[in-house]
Amino acid sequence: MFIAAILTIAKTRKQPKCPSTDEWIKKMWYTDTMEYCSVIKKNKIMPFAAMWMELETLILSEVERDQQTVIMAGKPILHYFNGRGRMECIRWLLAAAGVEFEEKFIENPNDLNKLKNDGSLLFQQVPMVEIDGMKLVQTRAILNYIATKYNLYGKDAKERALIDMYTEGVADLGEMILLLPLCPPNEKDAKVASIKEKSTNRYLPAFEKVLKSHGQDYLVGNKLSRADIQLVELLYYVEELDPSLLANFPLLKALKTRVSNLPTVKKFLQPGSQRKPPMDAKKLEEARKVFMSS
Ligand SMILES: N[C@@H](CCC(=O)N[C@@H](CS)C(=O)NCC(=O)O)C(=O)O
Repeated sequence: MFIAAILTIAKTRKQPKCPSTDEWIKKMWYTDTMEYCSVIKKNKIMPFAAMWMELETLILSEVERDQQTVIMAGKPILHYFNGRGRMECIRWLLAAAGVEFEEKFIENPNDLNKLKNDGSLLFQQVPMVEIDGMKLVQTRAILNYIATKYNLYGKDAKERALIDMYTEGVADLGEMILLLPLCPPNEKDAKVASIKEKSTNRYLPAFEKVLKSHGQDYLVGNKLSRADIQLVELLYYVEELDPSLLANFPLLKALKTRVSNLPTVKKFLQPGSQRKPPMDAKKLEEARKVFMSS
């Protein structure tokens, strides 16, 4: 382009003193080239070029780091069958924390075996959650991580101890309700009666007492924690079992309403969310097929 411009200028100029257009062009070419070479020789260009290359490398590595961060910060992926089971409390906690998540459903023994064989499951069991570059298993460990990450695990060791105590109580009653569908039909009534009795006389009074003792809106530290979320999830299951069970626990009812009205929880409670319905016979058969024959 530059040479073409020189040629055009030189050809249109009719300068009598100029020996010839060709010579004049050669002279200009020589002068420019020498000037360019001397700049290179004087090391004026090389350091600049090197600096630019370094900058380019720096920009590229920043871009790569950002891409990596996007992968690391991607949505958690939940691996479980398409039912409540042990994953539902994890779904609840993520949803309440306002975290979007993806689900990869295990639909048959092959899907589970694939995860087992590729080393994704430390103890050959699900739930498994891919999060922040980890493949986490063990329900409680997963809940602990999410609660810590999203600031739902108290402000100090004492608050965490209380939260642990309450969530372990929730887990004890929750486990009884979780395993109820697996109960043989002839033992079912007795099991339901036992769960209702323990709910009414042991677990619900304990949580009502905690709320009454400090008169605050939430179980620990006057602030929403995983304990409130996990307890409210349990209260929904207790009510599914028998809607009258909460009747004598006004503070628990109020907590349930309060937590249910948090925008994130409200959204999760709406139809079409990733919340799973109660286990029916069909789901139970599906779970049996996946977990019992793998
Ligand atoms: N302690 C584990 C228990 C997990 C567990 O029992 N998972 C069952 C499904 S709910 C499973 O993967 N069963 C298949 C197997 O044990 O091979 C946890 O809480 O995550």
